[in-house]
Amino acid sequence: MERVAAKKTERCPLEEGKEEPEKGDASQEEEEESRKKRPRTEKAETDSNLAEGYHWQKIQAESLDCDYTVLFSREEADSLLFLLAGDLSRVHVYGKWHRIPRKQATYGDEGLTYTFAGLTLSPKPWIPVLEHIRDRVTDVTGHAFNFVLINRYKDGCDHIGEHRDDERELAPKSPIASVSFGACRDFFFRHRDSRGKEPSRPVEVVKLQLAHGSLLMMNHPTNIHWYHSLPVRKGILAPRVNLTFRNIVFSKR
Ligand SMILES: O=C(O)CCC(=O)C(=O)O
Ligand SMILES: [Mn+2]
Repeated sequence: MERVAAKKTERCPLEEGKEEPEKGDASQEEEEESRKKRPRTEKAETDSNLAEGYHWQKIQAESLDCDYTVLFSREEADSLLFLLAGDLSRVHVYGKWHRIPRKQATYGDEGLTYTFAGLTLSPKPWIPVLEHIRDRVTDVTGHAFNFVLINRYKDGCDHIGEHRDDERELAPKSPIASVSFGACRDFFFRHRDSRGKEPSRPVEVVKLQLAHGSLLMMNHPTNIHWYHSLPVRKGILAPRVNLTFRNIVFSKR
């Protein structure tokens, strides 16, 4: 696995992270099937469940631990983006009442609830395209997820401000899997000690770019110490859809 300490990338990695499929006659489906059947001992590193056959980049800084790869081929990512964009624009227009600079939707296991803007909400039931992406993430990381938050950014003006994914209902120490489709966008991590006008100490910002079809695993304890954001990029005209797969603890009600 390639290890990179917080570095600035000059251009979008797009599909650079995806290794060529193994040579042979196997179709993409056969390759996926055989990957599913491989025993865990064949995974990338002994201390990790990350699947082989992908170009994983380890992104590390003080208390920051992420793994990045391009998960879907260009063709598959294009068709998933098409399906996701269709579903979201037809069914979910939450922006009207939340006034956020993007559109959001949530899906998850039956019986789950989560709190947003002081409201207790239930996610929609899983749909096949989301199950497909979720299962691929589980397949390559060994982590299962029961909830997904989808953000749709219509262009580079849509953004998300600095925040941590620290909602109370998130299962402690569970990673968050962030899958992106569409426009490649900058993604920044800022350490909590270096925020604001008078930071208590300087810590270098970690800058990534999230490519079409990519997966970013945000592992514990990243979300405790680091805030993340997707800044405005006015030059970007293409849409982007991001899915963050999470684990929510069932609340006893
Ligand atoms: O769009 C992204 O890449 C990030 C989304 C995010 O941070 C969130 O939904 O909490
Ligand atoms: Mn977030």
